[in-house]
Amino acid sequence: MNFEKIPPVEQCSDILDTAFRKARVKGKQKKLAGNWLQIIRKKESLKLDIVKDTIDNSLQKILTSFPDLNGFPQFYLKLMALTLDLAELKKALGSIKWVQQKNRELHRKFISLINRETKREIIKNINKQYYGRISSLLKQISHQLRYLETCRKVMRSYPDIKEMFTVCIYGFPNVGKTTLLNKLTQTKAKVAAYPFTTKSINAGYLTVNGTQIQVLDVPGTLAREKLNPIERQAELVLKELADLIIYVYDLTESCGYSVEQQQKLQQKLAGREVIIYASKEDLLTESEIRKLKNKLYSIEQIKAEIAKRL
Ligand SMILES: Nc1nc2c(ncn2[C@@H]2O[C@H](COP(=O)(O)OP(=O)(O)OP(=O)(O)O)[C@@H](O)[C@H]2O)c(=O)[nH]1
Ligand SMILES: [Mg+2]
Repeated sequence: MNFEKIPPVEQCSDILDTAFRKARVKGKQKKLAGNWLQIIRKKESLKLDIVKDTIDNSLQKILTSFPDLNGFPQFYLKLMALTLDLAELKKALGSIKWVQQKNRELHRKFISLINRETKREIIKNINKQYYGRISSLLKQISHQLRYLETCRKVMRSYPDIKEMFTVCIYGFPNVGKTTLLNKLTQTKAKVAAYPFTTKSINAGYLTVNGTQIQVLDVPGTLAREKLNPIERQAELVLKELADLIIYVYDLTESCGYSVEQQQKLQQKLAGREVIIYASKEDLLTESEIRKLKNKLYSIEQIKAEIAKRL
C-alpha cells in the first residue's frame, strides 16, 4: 500500500477562495438569454452551482484520497493506532461528509429561493446568504482539515509493505541498524550519530538467489517494560511481519548503551529466528568481540542465512 500518493489536504480558506473565484470568473463569461429576471436568476443560480460543485469536489477528493478503514489490513490499522489518533481521524472524515451533505441541502434550498424571488437586489442577497452559510460551515471544520493534513504527513512515512519474506533489523538506538539496511539494500535512509534517528519504519529490498525479500529497519528500542509509541512500531513489525530478525549489537558501546543492556533486549527475542550482527566492525577490537558468546554474522553470511530460509 503506497501512502505517498495521498495529495495534500486542501484547507478551509483555499477551498473557499477557489470556489468563489471560479464562480466570479465563470459567472461573467457565460452569455445568458431571456428577460432581465430570467437572466439574473440564471446568472445567480449559475454562481451558486459553481460554488457548490467546487466545494463538493474538494471535499470528495479528500474523502477518496484517504484509505477506507473498513477492511483495512490489520498491520496498518495497528500502525495508525500507534502513530495517530484513529478516533480523531474517523471523526474528521465524518465531519467532511457532514459538510458535504449540508452544502448540497443549502444549495437546493437557495436555488429554490432564487427561482421564487422577483426582486433583483433580494436575489443577489440570497447568493450572499448561501456564501455566508457555507463559509461558516467550512470554518467549523477547519480544525479537522488541519488534523487530516497532519495525518497525511504521518501516513506518508508508512512503509509500502509487500507480501514477501521479511527480515526485521532490530536493536538498541544508535547501534547502526539503518546503516546495515543501507548496506544490505542500497537504500538511502537517514543515519545520524544520535539515538532515535529513525522514528518510523524504513523499508528496503534485497534479491537473494533471484528472490526479492523485504528488509525493514525499525526505530531503536530500549530494554524496558513500558515502551513509547515509537518503540512499539518496532514491536509491531516483529510481531506481525518478521520472518527473520537481525539483532544488531554495537559492541563498541559508542551508541551510548552497554553490551549488558543490549543483551537484555536480545533476551526478549527468545523463541524467534534471530541472526546476530555486530556493527561498527572498523572500530571493533578483539576484546570487544569476546564480550559476546553468540556467533556473529557478516553481511555475506546474513544473505546466505536468508537464502536457506526461502
Ligand atoms: N564507524 C562506523 N560507524 C557506524 C557504523 N554503523 C553505524 N555507524 C554510526 O553509528 C551512528 C548510528 O548509526 P545509525 O545507522 O543511524 O543507527 P540506528 O541504529 O539506525 O539508530 P536509531 O535510528 O537512532 O535507532 C551513526 O553515526 C553511524 O555513522 C559502522 O559500521 N562503522
Ligand atoms: Mg535508524
